Amino acid sequence: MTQSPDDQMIKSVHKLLVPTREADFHALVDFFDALGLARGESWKGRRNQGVKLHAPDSGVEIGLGRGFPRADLVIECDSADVLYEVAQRRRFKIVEEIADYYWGARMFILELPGSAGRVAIFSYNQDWRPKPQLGEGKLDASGKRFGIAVSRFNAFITERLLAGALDALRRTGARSQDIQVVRIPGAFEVPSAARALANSGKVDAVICLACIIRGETSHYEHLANEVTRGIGQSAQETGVPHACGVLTCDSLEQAIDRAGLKMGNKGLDAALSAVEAASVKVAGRQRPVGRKAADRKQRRSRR
Ligand code: INI
Repeated sequence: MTQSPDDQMIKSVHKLLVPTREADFHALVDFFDALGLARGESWKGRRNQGVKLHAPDSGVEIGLGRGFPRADLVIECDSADVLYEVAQRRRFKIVEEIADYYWGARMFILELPGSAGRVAIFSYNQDWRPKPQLGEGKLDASGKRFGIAVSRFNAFITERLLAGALDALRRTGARSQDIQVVRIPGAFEVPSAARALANSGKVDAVICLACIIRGETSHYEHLANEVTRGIGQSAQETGVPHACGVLTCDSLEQAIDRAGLKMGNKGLDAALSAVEAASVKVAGRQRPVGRKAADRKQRRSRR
């Protein structure tokens, strides 16, 4: 996290271009639009007007030595050749032709409208940035074991969530004997039941199902926050994926919509997330911390 000296989070870094003629202002906006920058806020007042155009990754680059592009602004894109064609078609003033560079990139340089400086546009021939080592999960539950913690409170809804979850598990290939359903009184008990399932060492993922309705409790926010936090904490501390199918609704009608009516079935969605998460292979993924191992860890940290 980058902090400025007075401890404020930096929000953005912008290159400011202030041409003197209105025609140049519009030409610059058109120019960056044509390159595909996203439009941000814009304003028009009595004294001035402005438009912000955003790129996903912006900042300040500080270099030392030789070989840097001679430009006031540097834009990295997916393909410099594509933007070179755009620049030619739009008759932008190209001051350095597109060429290969020894640092593994293709680059050309443009003159901005209104003498606002030079822009270097480049793309790397290969993406050299480290790629995440995460595999992608599959929607295949065969050979996987699942634990489901489902609350009896609002059973009219939660039983429908359970039916949706079981349907998803069976349709993605899970066997009935590999699905363990645990019923608990209410949403508040879901995190501890989920943790017990995860710590059993007998499941590859846990599915949490409950329904909290705002109108029915004065402590709706506390309950909803506590349940969500508890499920997340169990997932992190056990290393076993948990899918959260806990409905937090304003009314019974909203809950019904999410339990198989207008908004699909959130139990089914949670089960699909669990199937996918159970099959993700991550290099060096933590093994589940069983109760004994967790206790040992805690004793060690107290010493
Ligand atoms: N449990 C729910 O699952 N949903 C609710 O909406 C709810 N309300 O309204 O209070 C609810 N309460 C029970 C709670 O989850 C516990 O079971 C109870 O407090 C005992 O610990």
